[in-house]
Amino acid sequence: MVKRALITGITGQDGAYLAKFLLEKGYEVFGTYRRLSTPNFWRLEYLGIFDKVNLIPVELSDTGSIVEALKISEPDEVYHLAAQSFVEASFESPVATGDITGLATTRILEAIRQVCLDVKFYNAATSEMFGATGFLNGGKPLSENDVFRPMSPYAAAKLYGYWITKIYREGYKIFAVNGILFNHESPLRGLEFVTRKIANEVAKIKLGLSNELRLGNLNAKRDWGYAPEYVESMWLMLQRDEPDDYVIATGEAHSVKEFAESAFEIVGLNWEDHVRVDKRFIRPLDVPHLVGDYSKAERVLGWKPRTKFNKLVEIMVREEVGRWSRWLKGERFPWDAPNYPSENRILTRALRM
Ligand code: NAP
Ligand code: F7E
Repeated sequence: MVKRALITGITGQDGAYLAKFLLEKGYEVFGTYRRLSTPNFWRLEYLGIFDKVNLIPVELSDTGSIVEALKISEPDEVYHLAAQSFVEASFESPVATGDITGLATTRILEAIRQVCLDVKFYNAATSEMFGATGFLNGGKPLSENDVFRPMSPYAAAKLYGYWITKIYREGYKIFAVNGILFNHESPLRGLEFVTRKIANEVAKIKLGLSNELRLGNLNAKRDWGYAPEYVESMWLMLQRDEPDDYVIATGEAHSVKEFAESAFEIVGLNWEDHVRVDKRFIRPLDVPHLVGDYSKAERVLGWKPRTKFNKLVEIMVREEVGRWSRWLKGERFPWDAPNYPSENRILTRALRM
């Protein structure tokens, strides 16, 4: 029988890659999206799967809306990826982040408890939950057993989501897992995140469209992996017989400065000629050092990273240079051309009446 998956946040980086991965595995894929005045389906379009997924408008602050999505899609697996995912913005809107990034996880679990207890549930937890621990332990790779010391409203909200997932797993025997994913990047990353911001600006500078790249904390170290490989780990976690939590990482830490240095080097430029520190991009608190120990995932899931730092920087910079070169020839960016799905791909409660 064809398996059915429901992905919350299908319009985001991971949602789009995961949808593609699951379609290739033969799944019927349903995705939730939020109603916007300008639709945001460019990533699905970019991956060539826009007409292959079923879309359900869902309001994450409304449990009834989530219940409807479960009834419409009747999933075997739910991947909960939707969130206000930008750490910097969580300092600007801590309450909204608490609601959408934290509390909405309970709304989904509660809807599952009421509608379909047998579903398998993946929760997108994060390395940000470790916060200060990555620094206080002297930079040792962090595993599932390390202490969480969140340093942002985003991380605190995700820690709540992590615990509520465990509580529903233990209390109601729901097959619920937490993927503790470290930073993962790609050409589909949002432009405000540092890797894509750097790659994008480096390409513009190389092509004479800009001259300066303004950044915040250059010393922060992160464990950066390649997003298409990370979504596979989500699926692997749900194929086990027992639910559990897993760290997914590359095991290497690099600084923002190293990322910038390496990105400029790829196009034959010196980063110091173009990078300026701008206090607008410095956070009230910033996690100094994060690196992950993925040995449990390797041992139990058979998962390990294939794309490491240098290759990742190259993939991202080359893609941006290609995009901006085509733009100079008059081609539009995919996100400049809002697309509307054909109506039979949008599912609403009216279908069940
Ligand atoms: P992303 O690109 O920012 O995508 C987030 C998704 O959530 C988008 O579909 C977005 O919809 C949706 N969303 C945001 N606010 C919403 C709201 N108020 N109501 C409904 N939907 C909303 O994030 P990602 O990189 O794919 O990450 C996926 C998940 O993994 C997130 O939960 C993130 O926090 C977590 N995570 C990410 C990383 C990473 O390095 N990428 C690491 C660990 C954990 P729109 O497209 O309409 O904005
Ligand atoms: O920042 C520093 C910044 O915004 C990385 C999310 O996917 O991964 C992501 O969170 C580092 C930080 O990602 C700029 O201060 C310097 O130290 O790319 P980022 P993040 O905060 O690590 C985790 C795992 C998630 O779960 C999140 O959802 O780079 N930095 N200068 C800058 N960061 C940004 N954005 N912009 C700058 O100009």
